[in-house]
Amino acid sequence: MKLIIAIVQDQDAPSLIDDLTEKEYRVTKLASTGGFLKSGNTTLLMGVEEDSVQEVINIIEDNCKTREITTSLLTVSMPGDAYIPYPLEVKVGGATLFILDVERHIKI
Ligand code: 2BA
Repeated sequence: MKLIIAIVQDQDAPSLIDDLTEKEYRVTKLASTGGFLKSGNTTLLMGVEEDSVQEVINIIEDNCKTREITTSLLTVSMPGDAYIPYPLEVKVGGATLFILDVERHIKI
């Protein structure tokens, strides 16, 4: 068994979860926050058999879009100065996936 950890954008999560559960995959949804943008995203945990990993990746690809986001991060020019916001264009993926081997899977 493999554990797929998928970090996706909040907007893509509902349709992705619907498609996964329709195909009888089990999903756990966690509310998460990106370290760079400091805004919300969604982390999904999915325990799947090895031969289903590619199908899950395909479903994620079908549902998750890359978006360009304009954000205003804060900077400071000199110590003691006021904070000056500046616009920054960032491409937020699609999805970021980590695929791990599961040593044991127990259901009680
Ligand atoms: P954030 O950390 O909020 O990052 C949002 C987007 O900002 C990233 O999109 C990337 O385009 C950009 N970005 C992140 N760090 C940057 C930096 N140091 N300098 C310049 N630009 C930077 P994605 O790469 O698609 O990542 C989307 C979200 O996925 C991330 O949100 C984070 O929550 C997660 N993520 C991505 N890679 C990860 C990793 N290696 N480990 C853990 N979480 C990761």
